[in-house]
Amino acid sequence: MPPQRILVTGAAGQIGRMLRTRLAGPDRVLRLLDIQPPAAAEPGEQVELRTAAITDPEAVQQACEDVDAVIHLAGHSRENTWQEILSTNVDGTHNLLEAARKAGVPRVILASSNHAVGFLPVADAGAEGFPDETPPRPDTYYGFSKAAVEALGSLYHSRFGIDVICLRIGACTDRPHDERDLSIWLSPDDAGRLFEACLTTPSPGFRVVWGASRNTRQLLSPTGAEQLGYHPRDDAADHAAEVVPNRPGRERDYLGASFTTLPLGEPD
Ligand code: 15L
Repeated sequence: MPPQRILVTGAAGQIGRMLRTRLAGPDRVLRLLDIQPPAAAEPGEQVELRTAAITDPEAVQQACEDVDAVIHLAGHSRENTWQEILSTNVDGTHNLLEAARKAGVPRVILASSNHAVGFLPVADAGAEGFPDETPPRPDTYYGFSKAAVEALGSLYHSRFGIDVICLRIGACTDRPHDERDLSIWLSPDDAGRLFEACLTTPSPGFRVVWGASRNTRQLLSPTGAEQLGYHPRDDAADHAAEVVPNRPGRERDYLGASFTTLPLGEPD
């Protein structure tokens, strides 16, 4: 059997670098694409390095050839101007999905964000946390773009049968930094487990699920991700002594926290 080939866009970014080692395997080649050149291959590492913008149709088409699945992380990860957000996040994702369709890629995993629903009041989360598939309540142009990315994923699933999983990622960092992170943290190792489950689960169809660890203080329901075979192991509560408090007001009242007060359309 030929090795499985996975295209990772935005591979030089924070989550891309976390996944590079965690998704590696003897029967797998990772094709790493980023606008910044990804770090050179380590000895024995099965990677193919590509440097290109996600908005470049030819480069992205070539990157999608002979690929079994795409993990799409490329795009602005914080607030930016309307034009930048539209071009990189929305047009960039459209470009990727078009290329995946033309190349016959059967599965695409799209990085969405809690900011697609950042104006959910924390008080409404309930004991189980916010359910998967909660309708969009974006907190920024960035959050809007993630809702748009999810909708594009739905369109490409319905029209062309591509399996599309949208991950509404909480806070994917080395460790939780503030109190809010205690209820939405996704540890690097759990990120590896989550993306691995997305790659291997049989016939997921179209899904929108949360991406979080097994946090004691959970705002995000684990149900949808668990149905994909994800078994998180880390708990932000283990780092509770290290986190700083959030300011009273919107930072505590809404899921999107400080994003709900950022000036709209100003690069953050
Ligand atoms: C995100 O979507 C951002 O990409 C990341 O920079 C963090 O701000 C994270 O959400 C968060 O909400 O903590």
